[in-house]
Amino acid sequence: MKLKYILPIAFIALFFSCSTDDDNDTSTINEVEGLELIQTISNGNETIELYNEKGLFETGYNRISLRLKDNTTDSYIEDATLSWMPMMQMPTMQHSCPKSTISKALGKDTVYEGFIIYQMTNEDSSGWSLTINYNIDDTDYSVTETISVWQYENQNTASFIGSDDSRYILALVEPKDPSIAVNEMKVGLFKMQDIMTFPVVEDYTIALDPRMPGMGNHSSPNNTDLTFNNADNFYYGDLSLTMTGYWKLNLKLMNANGEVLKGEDVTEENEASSLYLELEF
Ligand SMILES: [Cu+2]
Repeated sequence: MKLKYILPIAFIALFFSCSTDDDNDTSTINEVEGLELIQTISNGNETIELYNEKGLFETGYNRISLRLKDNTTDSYIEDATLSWMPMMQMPTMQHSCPKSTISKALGKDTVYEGFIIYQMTNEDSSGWSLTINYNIDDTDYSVTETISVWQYENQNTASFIGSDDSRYILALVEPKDPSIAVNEMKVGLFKMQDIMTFPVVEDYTIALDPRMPGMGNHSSPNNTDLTFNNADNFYYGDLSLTMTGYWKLNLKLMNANGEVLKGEDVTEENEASSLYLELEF
């Protein structure tokens, strides 16, 4: 056997002999690489770590990663079940917001993930708390902590009452990094059933008409309306952006019968829909 074959084999053997020793030591692999810590919440023997890409909660769609640490052993708990309940305390009422379940992150040992859509916040980021319920070895735990939710600079979420008298929440998920191209647009649509319950709205249609108000309100070619995808419960369509700058994504929400629940066509006389999201890049 030539040396050039033996060397790689020697390295592979060395690698595997090392890695087997570290099999249970997940601290050697950083499973939250690329994420920023938002906050830690302590509860007796456990500490919950909350992460996302920016390291803070903002109004709109927040994808969140969680880890649960055993403070005694200083290791992460890999087989817990978790759920959460965000609540906003307002002067005259309190309410929750749309959220996902929490599940184990694909291919990770210590990370759980889900999303929360904060539809509003106070100017100083106050108003919200987050309750996290978790179960370890058939024992239930719960902790509630105050969180800060900052106002995102553009309208990335809309809360409104439809012509059917239902209250809806719409949130922009994609594009996160828009480019001059036909971008995939992904939106979440939820109904406010009561102050605690926000089910996904299925099989509606969201008509899309993006405009640049700063440039004669011009549109762009090859946009498509958003339709429901029952594989992941989000709405998808094509968003064509022909230049950088501020775009108003004018929308019109139609139910399964094609009845318009919110929004108007953009015309010479009507420069914007009352239902819209914003984008700037
Ligand atoms: Cu509120």
